Amino acid sequence: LALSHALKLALARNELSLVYQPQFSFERQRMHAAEVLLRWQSPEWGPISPVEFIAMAEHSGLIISIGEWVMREAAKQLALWQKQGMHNLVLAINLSGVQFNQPDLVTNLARIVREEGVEPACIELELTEAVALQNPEAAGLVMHALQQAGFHLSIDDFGTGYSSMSYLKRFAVDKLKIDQSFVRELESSADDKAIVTAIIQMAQSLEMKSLAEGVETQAQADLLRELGCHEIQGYLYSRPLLAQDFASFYWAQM
Ligand code: G
Ligand code: G
Ligand code: MN
Ligand code: NA
Repeated sequence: LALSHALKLALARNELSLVYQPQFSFERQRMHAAEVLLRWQSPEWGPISPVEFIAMAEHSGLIISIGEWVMREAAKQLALWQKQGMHNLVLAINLSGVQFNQPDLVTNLARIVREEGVEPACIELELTEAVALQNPEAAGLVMHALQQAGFHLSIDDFGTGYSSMSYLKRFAVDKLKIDQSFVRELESSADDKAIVTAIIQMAQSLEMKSLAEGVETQAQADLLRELGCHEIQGYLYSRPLLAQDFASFYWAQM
């Protein structure tokens, strides 16, 4: 079976699943949210990275149904977790640029969370900086509509594009996610430290939160906290977890 054809069948064959990566809030000293990450285990091809199959799904248009499946599964899981007593948990969901440019995006997402019994305020939508910058005027309008519908928004992979302060100000964004490429050598590279410092300060002046991705060492975490970063995500705190393991992790850190 060719990879692209296998992907077409993946949804129906139940080969897609979600994992959840905890995000640690310095202020609350515990988990604040989790990023939802898609996994595909193909019987023919084995496990395939989302970097590979998301790009393929974007080309074929399949990303629309996959994206809606992710939102529904995540909302369903969150509703269940809330019933079990996990209050104040936010799930962050990645949006592809193709999804973002669909005219019915806002109504579709709002309908899905409503049908699953979850408040939009419990969902944060991650949009990459590249997508936001493709057409900042149009992107600003969609972000505003998503925010009006009650969703939280963050800019993913921040620092890899060239957002100017003036554009950022127009985006109805709650959080900047600092790309892990700047975190990796945070302690040894003066340039990376300068960039991370600038992003955190920019977020602060625009009344946004900042989250550093790919945090793997305690030294990185300590430095980020010193710099005023609000949240961290990475292997230091936790790898992405299966739903069941995520629930154990949640209750253990409470
Ligand atoms: O966890 P990981 O290595 O697998 O993720 C790789 C990339 O795939 C990340 O850039 C992430 O944003 C993207 N990704 C993971 N899950 C999803 C998803 O559900 N939708 C979209 N559009 N991208 C995702
Ligand atoms: O959506 P985004 O591009 O931010 O996806 C996050 C990606 O980073 C996922 O592929 C996830 O599995 C990966 N990741 C999460 N934590 C770490 C980490 O501490 N180190 C590294 N190298 N990758 C990480
Ligand atoms: Mn992301
Ligand atoms: Na990212």
